[in-house]
Amino acid sequence: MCKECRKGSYYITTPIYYPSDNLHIGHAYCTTVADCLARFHRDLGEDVFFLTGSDEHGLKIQRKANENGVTPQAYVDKIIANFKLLWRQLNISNDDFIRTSEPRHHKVVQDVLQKIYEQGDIYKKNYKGLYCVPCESYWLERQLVDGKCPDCGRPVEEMEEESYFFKLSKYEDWWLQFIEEHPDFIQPVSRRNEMINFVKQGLEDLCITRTTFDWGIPVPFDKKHVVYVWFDALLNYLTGIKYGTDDAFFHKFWPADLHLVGKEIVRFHTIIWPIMLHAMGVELPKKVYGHGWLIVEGDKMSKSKGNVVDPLALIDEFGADSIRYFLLREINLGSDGNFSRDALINRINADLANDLGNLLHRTVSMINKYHGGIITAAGYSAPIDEELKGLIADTAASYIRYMKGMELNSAIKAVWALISRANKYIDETTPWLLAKDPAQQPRLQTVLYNLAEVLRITAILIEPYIPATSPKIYSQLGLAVPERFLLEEAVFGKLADGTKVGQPQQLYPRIEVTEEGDTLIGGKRYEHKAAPAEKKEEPAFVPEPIKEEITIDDFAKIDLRVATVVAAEKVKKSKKLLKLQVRIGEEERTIVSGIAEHCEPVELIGRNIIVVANLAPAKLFGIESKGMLLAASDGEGNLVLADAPGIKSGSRVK
Ligand code: ME8
Repeated sequence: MCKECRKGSYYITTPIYYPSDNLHIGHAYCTTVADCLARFHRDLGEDVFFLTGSDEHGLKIQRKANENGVTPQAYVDKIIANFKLLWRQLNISNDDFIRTSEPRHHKVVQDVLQKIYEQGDIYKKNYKGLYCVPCESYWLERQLVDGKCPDCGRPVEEMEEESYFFKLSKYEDWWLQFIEEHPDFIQPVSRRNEMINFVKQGLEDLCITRTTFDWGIPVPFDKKHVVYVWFDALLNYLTGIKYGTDDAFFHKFWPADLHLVGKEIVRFHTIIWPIMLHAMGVELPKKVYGHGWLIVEGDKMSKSKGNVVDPLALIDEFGADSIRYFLLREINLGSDGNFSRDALINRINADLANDLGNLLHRTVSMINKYHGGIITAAGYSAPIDEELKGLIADTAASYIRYMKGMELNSAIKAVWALISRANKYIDETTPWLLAKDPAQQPRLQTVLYNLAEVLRITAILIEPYIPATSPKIYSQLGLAVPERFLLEEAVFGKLADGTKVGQPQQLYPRIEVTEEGDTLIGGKRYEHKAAPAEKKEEPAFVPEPIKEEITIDDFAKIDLRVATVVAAEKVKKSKKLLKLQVRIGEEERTIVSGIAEHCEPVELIGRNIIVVANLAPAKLFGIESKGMLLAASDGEGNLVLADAPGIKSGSRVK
């Protein structure tokens, strides 16, 4: 039976993260989003399988283990314990945690490889290429941006090895047609267009085995080789739901409803992965969503800057729900977002301590004080109640619509609009005055009932976001905490007459910030060590190794010229590329360069820069680039263009 016919199951995955280091707030962000969606689908009553895990093989991990003087297995085992601790602390509800070093995964990878090999989609050849170790990817010269990896901007290494190749190119036309027929497969749409442009430039066959290291899954038909880490890693999505070992379970959840990934690995998930599956004869996942990246206090996280945010420390200080709320409320999923400590504290104080905390505290206190702690359904309604009830129904409906459309921040904003309205409703209905007049008793009962209903329904809607808070609200309202906060219960009028509320308790303590920037939370002081303004313990800069010697004749082949920039603009849909119109003497030409994150186009116009004038043309984002400009960069975000102010355009540089 196909999955469409069996309503009610939902399979969601996160990337499996590299255990080369502990996880940071960016990883926590992605997993929190996936957790929120998994919980939402459980609350819809669906049977959910939520998978996360670790991507343990590859040269990067092997090198890290060597640096630490331990085996790769020992190295990853230690880090995985921290991954799992983080997910527990953050209240992540994953149904399984897949490790690619597990035997269950080795078997799947070897079986798949053998199958594709036997059907003729894998062949062997000698391969020489440019390899980016951090991204575990080979690149072609023409794909590099200023000689660096186009994904991460770091230097690539020349590597040569005998490898097996997977015939990606054979499936290029199939892929383009598939994408055309499935416009929703890649989201957001901007990433879909990027991928189409990438494939239209021509797909190369993919090198899927390595012989230069051995920390990987052995290739079943040639034990000298281990499987390329991405080919290995992507298959985790099948292993996790028992592919090849339990057909009923597998077919219950496959095809996956959503692979949630960061934008930088959309290419692997939307080009390589679908082609692998198609070659295997396995149905394709329904959707791949590439979320944006988190920066911290306006800056890219990096170890050398000392601004990598440890989510465990944040949870210890502010609590898991506060961190989850901030990430899900503040950041628009498809775009990059900023993590800032000040913004986090403001959100906790304004939204959680004030808006939600006060509504609960005021309501439970008033029910205790004015109505003996009992919620009564019968009473007397006024027009303002109808408006509130209408808003409750609208909020639940728009919340579900936003969640299904993956607009997580809009969904939670809608819930907060209801909370604000309810706080205003208290001020407008003045229960403390109603309580003074026995004739107003029916009206008081209705007001208190309505407020308790807003809170009960709010508790259901916020469960995917702040799951530890909903049970607290239920308990204070005197309700038994259910196993699932089902959305079908988020309908006005389901609160039982005669419910006895508990005692009011503070839901979130207000956070005070001292002059030194420390926080005072619930009577405890947390020291805040700001990221050093000056780079303090920056590791010594290690330049790339000098390349092999060349002769003066070799050098003379490179024609370096002074060129004047006459026009400059950003390349549409690319963050990194600028299109420059330059004049070399009398000749005008176009050069595309990956400097958009470092230079504003307007600052370049009129500048005399230095270019390699006789470089073979290359196409980037469909634009023919003739030549390359020279720039110095240290791989840490600093870049300076080589220039020649005052020297005539067209002059040679020797
Ligand atoms: O790429 N902001 O693993 P990885 C937001 N093993 N999200 C971020 C982020 C940031 N600053 N930094 C990382 C790999 N992420 C492979 C995946 S899947 C078959 C193999 C998140 O440890 C984001 O989701 O480098 C990104 O895609 C993922 O972590 C990369 O994790």
